[in-house]
Amino acid sequence: GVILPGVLLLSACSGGTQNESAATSADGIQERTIKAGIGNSESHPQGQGMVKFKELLEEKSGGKMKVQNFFDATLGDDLKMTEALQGGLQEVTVPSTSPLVGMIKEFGIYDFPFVFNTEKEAYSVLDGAVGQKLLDKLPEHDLVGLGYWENGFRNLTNSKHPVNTAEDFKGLKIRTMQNEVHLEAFSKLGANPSPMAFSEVFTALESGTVDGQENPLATIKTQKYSEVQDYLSLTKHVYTPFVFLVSKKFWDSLSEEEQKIMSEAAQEAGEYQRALNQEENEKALKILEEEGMKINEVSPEEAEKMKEVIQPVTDEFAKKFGSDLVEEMMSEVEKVRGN
Ligand code: TK8
Repeated sequence: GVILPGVLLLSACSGGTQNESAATSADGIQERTIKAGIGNSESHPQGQGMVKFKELLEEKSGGKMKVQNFFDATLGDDLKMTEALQGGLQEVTVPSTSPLVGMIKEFGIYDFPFVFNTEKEAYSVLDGAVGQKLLDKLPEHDLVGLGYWENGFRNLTNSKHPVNTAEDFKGLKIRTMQNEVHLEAFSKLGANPSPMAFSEVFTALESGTVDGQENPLATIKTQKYSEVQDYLSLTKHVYTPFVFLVSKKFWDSLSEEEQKIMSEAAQEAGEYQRALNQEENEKALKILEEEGMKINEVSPEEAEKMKEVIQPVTDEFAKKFGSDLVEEMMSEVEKVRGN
């Protein structure tokens, strides 16, 4: 095949590094094992995205860079795995951005309810200048971000009653992610939010510690929440992303060619994952109905009312996260909406 001059230059430059003895091939790809963990199950679109990432990376590296996938939070929840990456104990994880706000508060702009109406609007922000600005904050926390995958629009389930209006949230005990915007937004609606790691949710719903939770449909399906929740309200109250993270310690030990193929694999698997996620969300709705959940839509008027109730929370946090950044996000959304 054709070898680009840049690649030649790279392998020439890395000749004298500490990896010299191991760098047997001219293409600068070594034997590597990447431990990757996520919170969702293998059958979830996030899990299928990881399977795709593994295939792609192994293919692009001629079988040298191997991925060991761990699903269902067997390596820990989002926060624990992220810490393991920072410590160099794990190479890859794809957490929700929401619980990472303790580290990078600006990720909280993605937690503002009712900002995006469509996936396309979310992609334009995530894949554009705003999304990149936030990824650029990761290296100072010993992490490298290779782009955003899709968790998606979140919907509310509970065991008490249908939620059609802003008033219907009152008194419901809702599990939220460990994120102050979500906490305060649900409080504002009169619910009793309680932050909790993802792997604890099913048991908390089952035991009645909480009445409800909110997640995209594909997650509601794969986590079998229909076994412990009767009502599903299509609130679509917030779109939350996943972020593809690599341990910076590990990243810095890679050759530029290895970095390049890893970042391509994460990107291509991400495109696959987003498309699959949209498909699976659609299919999940029908399945959840068949499983006996009582499903209700939320009218645009009621969604608007919910948004109004939450607005003071959003305004307060916009100041904290940086009004310029929030305005940049909103004008990007407006641009896509205008087209
Ligand atoms: C999986 C989580 C999950 C998220 C949550 O690790 O915690 O509810 O939606 O997808 O990131």
